[in-house]
Amino acid sequence: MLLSQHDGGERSDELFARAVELLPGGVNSPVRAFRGVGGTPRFIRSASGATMTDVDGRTYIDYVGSWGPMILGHADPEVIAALSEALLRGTSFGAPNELEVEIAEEIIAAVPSIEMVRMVNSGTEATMSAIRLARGVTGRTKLVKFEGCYHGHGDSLLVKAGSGVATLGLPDSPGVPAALAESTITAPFNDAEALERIFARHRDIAAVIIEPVVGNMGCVPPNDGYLQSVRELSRRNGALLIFDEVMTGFRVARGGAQELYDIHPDITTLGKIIGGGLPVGAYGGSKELMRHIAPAGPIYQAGTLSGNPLAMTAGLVTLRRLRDLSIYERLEQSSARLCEGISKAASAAGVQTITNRVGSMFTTFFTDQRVVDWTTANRSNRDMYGRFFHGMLAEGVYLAPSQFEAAFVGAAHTDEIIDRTINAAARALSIVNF
Ligand code: HOZ
Repeated sequence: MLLSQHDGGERSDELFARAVELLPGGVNSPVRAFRGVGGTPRFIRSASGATMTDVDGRTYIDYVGSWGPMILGHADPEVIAALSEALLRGTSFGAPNELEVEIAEEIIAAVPSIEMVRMVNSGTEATMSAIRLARGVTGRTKLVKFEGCYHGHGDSLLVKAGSGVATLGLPDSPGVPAALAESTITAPFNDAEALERIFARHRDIAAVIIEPVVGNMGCVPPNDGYLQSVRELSRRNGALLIFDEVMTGFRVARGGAQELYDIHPDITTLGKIIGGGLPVGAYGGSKELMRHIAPAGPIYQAGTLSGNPLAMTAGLVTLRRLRDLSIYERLEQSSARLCEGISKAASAAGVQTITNRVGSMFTTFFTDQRVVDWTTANRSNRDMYGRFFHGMLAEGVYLAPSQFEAAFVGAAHTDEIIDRTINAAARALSIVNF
């Protein structure tokens, strides 16, 4: 039986009523408040493998995966065992530890363009630090970012951003100094000529920052040759190229999108999977570039909890497991089957959808046109997405509560779980038009 859109469950409803008096919007990060789809957010009590269970005892197949990190599934036994041991050795040292060296070796071995890396605590911190490095090294101020790409909530990057900014319709956040916003130039994704025109007009661009596969306006892949053009234009114009691989790193391939598309950026930002579900971020590049960071060089960036032993432990176990490349092959197969199943179910229900997918990242857009950039993503029918989302939730499937986010398939999504999801989608899609 379908639940009413506003039925969050007795305990979730009660907690949300308390939370809105205590936390802005009742949450600690905007998208999870369900404003993009309506209704009450589910409060999650526990998660295991491919599922999460809410405080009312309802279990959902989870395709949010904590917004990307949980590629091995929730509460992976090996990660939990390593964390349990690490906990007993202490939770934070504020001094170097062996695990930082080991995770740096792991990242450098996997990500083609990284020779040296700095660990931080979130993806936002990674991108903020990366643009400081780019500005410090080039002596230039301006940045280019792409409409609908989201790189965390740093001042310079909250301009025409995706994710919650797009979901809530807040393209220009109050509190961002105009001078900073003005030094960020935006371009449409997948349009190399637009970027060329920007470089022709502005000589002082420090960096171009891009999600090489966008996840934050929903999943939008780069067109053939597009990343190559972005690489060449940046190099030719003396700007550094930053690949924001917070989502795509160790996700679309072990070496991230840069391995998949064979493009080497100057700086890469990472997060999510490299923390195995604990708070983490990182940025890296060539040794020459990274030696500008303090204390090797003058560009300052620091963090009390950076290299935290718990985050390093969970990350290290996860990254070592991902040395087994057959995981990526299985993810490709299960994700392809899932997306084909959803597309067929949509056709059978007479609902126009376009499902974009790269590896285990995907989004079903409610539109009949190819989704290649923010303009086309924004044409999708968000009311229909909301009905689909709630239909799936009632069927026990938890998708991102916004059209402008990616879904993530993990190693714990078995064939049986994928089949159940496709059947749920068929039922949910049959009511989307009403
Ligand atoms: N920025 C995240 C999605 N791209 C959302 C994080 C959250 O709300 O938990």
